[in-house]
Amino acid sequence: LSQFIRNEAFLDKVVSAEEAASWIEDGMNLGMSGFTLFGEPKEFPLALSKRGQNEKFKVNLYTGASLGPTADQSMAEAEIINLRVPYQGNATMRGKINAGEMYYIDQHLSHVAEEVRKGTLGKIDYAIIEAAAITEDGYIIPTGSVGNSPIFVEKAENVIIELNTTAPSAYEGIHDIYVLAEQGDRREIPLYKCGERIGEIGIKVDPAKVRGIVLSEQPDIPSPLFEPNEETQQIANNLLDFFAKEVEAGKLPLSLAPLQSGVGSVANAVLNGMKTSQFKDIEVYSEVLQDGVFDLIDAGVVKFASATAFSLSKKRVDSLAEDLEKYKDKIVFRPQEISNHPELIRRLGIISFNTALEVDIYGNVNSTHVSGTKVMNGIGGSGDFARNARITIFVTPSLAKNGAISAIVPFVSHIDHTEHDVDVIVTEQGYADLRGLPPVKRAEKLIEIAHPTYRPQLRAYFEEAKEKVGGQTPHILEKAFSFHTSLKENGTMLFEEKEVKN
Ligand code: 0RQ
Repeated sequence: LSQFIRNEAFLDKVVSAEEAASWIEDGMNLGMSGFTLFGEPKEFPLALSKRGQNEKFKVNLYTGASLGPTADQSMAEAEIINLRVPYQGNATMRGKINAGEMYYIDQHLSHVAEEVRKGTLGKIDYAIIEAAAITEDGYIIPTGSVGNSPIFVEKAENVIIELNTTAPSAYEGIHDIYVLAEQGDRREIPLYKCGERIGEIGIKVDPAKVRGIVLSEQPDIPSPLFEPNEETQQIANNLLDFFAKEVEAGKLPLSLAPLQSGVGSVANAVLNGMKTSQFKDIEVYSEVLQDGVFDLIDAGVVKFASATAFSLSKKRVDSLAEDLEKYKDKIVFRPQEISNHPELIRRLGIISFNTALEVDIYGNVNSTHVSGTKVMNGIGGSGDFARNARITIFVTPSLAKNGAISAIVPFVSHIDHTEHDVDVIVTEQGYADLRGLPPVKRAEKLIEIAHPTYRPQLRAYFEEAKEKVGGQTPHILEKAFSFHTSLKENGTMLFEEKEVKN
């Protein structure tokens, strides 16, 4: 054990997960490590959920981002969560939130640490942090994510460390932990290039605050592997075409600009497409690193990647120990407050691309709420990047649910990214470059990348709005949600029955 706990002050703190779980009281605020299923504690939340099956209590759960089956899912099933902040992606938890059985605040990922610092989310009673090691000088070495762990540890009254003895030792040295000073004492963040290091290799913790160390041998949790299909490949090709045109016009070099990519199938298809593209020496400044980034490093296309977490498929999870050794000098993990910081996104001139659920004819984007009501996952970091990036791109298939839903609608039913933040929309039909265009010209471009089946309906709405209402951004308010009401009443956004051909 002394190989993992290298400071004597921590050695006598090992307890069972059940004992650590017994310390949690009804109404407590827990700050847990973890982001896109990486770096989350596993034994502790399972033990807490088990306790919840026989006892009635609820906690507020704050994290980096989405947790997996051992935390979000088991805690949602045990119904021990009152409030969840700031991002989730678990089907069971989503069901409970939308059924009104638990609360959820969908918060910009870069804002969470500041809210904790300001006390808006209440005091952190316990920080529960997965670690690969505790160093001689008392630093917690995180595992595959940093997320909000530094601020949770700093502000928590008590800390529980879940030491994962199966975590690759090569995690040590990959993190760069830089914590902001309080507002008022703050200066610029001294990071000027993606690959620079400005912080420490771990999270400093006062041993007196560490109430217990739980041991775990549970491996990292993989995400599904997103193989490109015809549609996602076409979206990726259109996006790469946009990049190529920017290069041709002399607006971007072949190394583009530091890239942020969302998670999921389209993002992976784009990364895949880059392998054989003309682009080279690309830097990644993102929040999540998916499988595709490793492949691009191998292909010599990506030269450095900075993020706050991994999100990897089973294949990459299995080879992670080797890969970490191999890519150690090309990867860095920072707190999400730094990976997603507006100051750095603006300074570095990031190109950002994330996925939308729906987009309206003027460029407002809904990434989170189906029909304006039911939350899907959350805004995640997409808003941090969208507002501040050099080029803000949203991608989406033009249809969902076998053609019953058009992703381009007259008015989005929920707004995450306003028309002021959005530069380019890409579907499998093409891309709409909205930069420098007033609303009525944006609508022309956006209707062109809607699915052909829905273009006549969108055009009819737009023409009628221009003619009957006019204004700078023409809308007929009584009909602005006509696509959504048709979906609710008839099960399809199509006003007249016709075959939807893909
Ligand atoms: O549902 O699986 O039941 O068929 O939404 O859609 O096309 O599989 O795409 O997995 O990439 O998810 C926006 C949810 C897209 C995600 C969203 C249905 C569709 C399908 C999923 P089924 P796809 P993806 C980085 C940055 C916000 C956070 C973000 C997301 C399901 O990308 O959560 O960008 N983004 N973070 O059928 C009803 C519509 C729909 C629809 C699609 N208009 N109405 N359902 N679907 N469009 C990550 C972090 O920050 C951590």
